[in-house]
Parts: sequence; C-alpha cells; structure tokens
Amino acid sequence: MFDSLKKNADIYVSLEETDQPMTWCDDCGNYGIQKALFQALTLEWRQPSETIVAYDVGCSGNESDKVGLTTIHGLHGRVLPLATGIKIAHPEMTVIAHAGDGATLSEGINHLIHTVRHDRNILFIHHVNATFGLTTGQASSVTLPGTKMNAAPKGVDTPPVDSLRILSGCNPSFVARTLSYDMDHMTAVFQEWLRHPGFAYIEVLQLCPTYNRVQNREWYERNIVHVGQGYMPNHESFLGCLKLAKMPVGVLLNEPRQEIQTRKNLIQEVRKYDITHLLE
Ligand SMILES: Cc1ncc(C[n+]2csc(CCOP(=O)(O)OP(=O)(O)O)c2C)c(N)n1
Ligand code: SF4
Ligand SMILES: [Mg+2]
Repeated sequence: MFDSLKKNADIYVSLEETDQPMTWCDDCGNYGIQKALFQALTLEWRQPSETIVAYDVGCSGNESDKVGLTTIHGLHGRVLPLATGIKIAHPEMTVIAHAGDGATLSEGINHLIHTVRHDRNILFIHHVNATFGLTTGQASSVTLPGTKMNAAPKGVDTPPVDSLRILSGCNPSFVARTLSYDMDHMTAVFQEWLRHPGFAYIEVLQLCPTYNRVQNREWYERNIVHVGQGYMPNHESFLGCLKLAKMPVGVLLNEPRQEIQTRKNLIQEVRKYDITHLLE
C-alpha cells in the first residue's frame, strides 16, 4: 500500500524537481499550498493523468508551467469560467482552479457568484494574500483599512469585502478556510473536497512575506478561530460563522445539493456535427 501510494506521489512532479526557474519569493505560502494539494490528491488516489489544473493570472498562476500535470493558464479574473468549460467537456476529470484575491474579488467577482450557483464539481483554491502580489503590492478588496500599500501610500481608506458573506448569498454547497502554513489542516480540507460532488470554495489565508507584512503567521494566530470538533457544517452553522468576531477556519459548510446527482451532462445534449468538409 505504502509503495503504491509513494509511486502515485512521485508522479506529481514537485516544484523543486522541475527544471523551470522558480519565481516565488522565499517563504511564499504558495509552496505549502502546492505540496498539500499534491499530498491530498495522492492520499485520495487521484491519478495525475485524470487531473487538469487551471490557473488565473497572479503569483499562484506562475505554478502553471512547473508541475507535471495538464495545466492551462487563463486571463486575470477568468479562471472559473475556464474551469467550468473544462468540467463540462471532461466531466470524468478532476478539475482544479487556482486564483488570487485580486482575480477573485475584483476582476472576476461576477464569475465567482455564478460558479458557486452552478455548483459544478470543481475544486477552487482561493489564494488570499490581501494584495495584488504579481503587480508588486497594490491593495486588494480584502486589504485591511489603514494598511500602507503601493498606490495607497497613506493607507487603504476603503472597507474590505467579506468573502464568506458574499458566498453565503449564492447558496454554496462547500465552503472551507485554511492556512498556508498549516500543512496538515490544508491537506485534510483538500481531501474533504475530493469527496464532495459539487463546487468547493476553499479559501487559503496565504502568507505573502514580500507585500503583506501585517498578516503574518502570528497575526493569523491572534485573529482566527478554528471551528470545533463537534461543529456540523450545515447552512445554519455557516450563517453562525459569519457573526464571529474572529476569522473562522475549517470546513464551514459541506451540504451537497440533491439536484447535482440528477443533472444532465451538458455535453450529451449537444448534437455532433461533422465539419471535416469545412476544414478541407
Ligand atoms: C483584466 C486584467 N486586469 C489587470 C491585470 C494586471 N494584473 C495581473 S496580475 C494582477 C494582480 C494579481 O493579484 P491576485 O489576483 O491577488 O494574485 P496574486 O499575485 O496576489 O497571487 C493584476 C492587477 C491583468 N493582467 N488583467
Ligand atoms: S509576492 Fe507574495 S505571493 Fe507573490 S511570490 Fe512573493 S511572497 Fe508569494
Ligand atoms: Mg493576491
């Protein structure tokens, strides 16, 4: 058992083993996210040949040419429609999408809302570092007011959005929050998604030591609260989480929707046309 598990793990080429130059800063939280995801895929026996990963533009997206998987790199804020298209065309594949908080809560916020509503079986990893990292440290929609950022040298003066409250209005079936420095927690959360039949929103509070020096590990330890062992991840409990003074962490909601089981595969509804004569 261990040998075959290890063999499966080895197929997931780790960042360090590729010959592509790495562009993430030292101690970037993205390293841990990538490792935890591969660990979860391995433990759940997902074959690399059956996995497709879609990337948004951003620091997290720079992983796209450094892993031994089928990957696609889309436009900023547009990874969710891209992943949706992949899932419709290849319902048998494990589809994973990565995006930052700039892409998700600014450029692509409309796509987040509708992807949650449609509830297709996609794992969405939301890398929340509270900055536009790739474009060198501008404020995102979740940057804390008062924080001095590039393009806001006197401090951010607009209130942040609450991602969980936005989601709660879209009838999600799976919502979780985890931490980029806690490998065991991240792996367990990713594994739980792999057993969920719908859209999984997983928010990773991601360390960015280069542009977010406020929200470091110590800051999170003071400002988060783990949902307890006896927590039931249903809609009522999730609404309760929104009222907490600290940031809730854990699998906050896991209630598969009934209609997912009976939904028609769209690809089966589309008639096939022979277009070879048009290509001659
Ligand atoms: C439509 C569009 N708007 C803006 C940009 C420029 N841009 C590229 S990456 C980026 C910031 C990315 O921030 P985020 O999504 O949070 O990812 P991070 O780099 O922090 O991981 C911006 C503004 C773009 N490429 N396309
Ligand atoms: S800027 Fe931040 S998010 Fe981007 S690679 Fe560096 S540490 Fe990571
Ligand atoms: Mg970001």
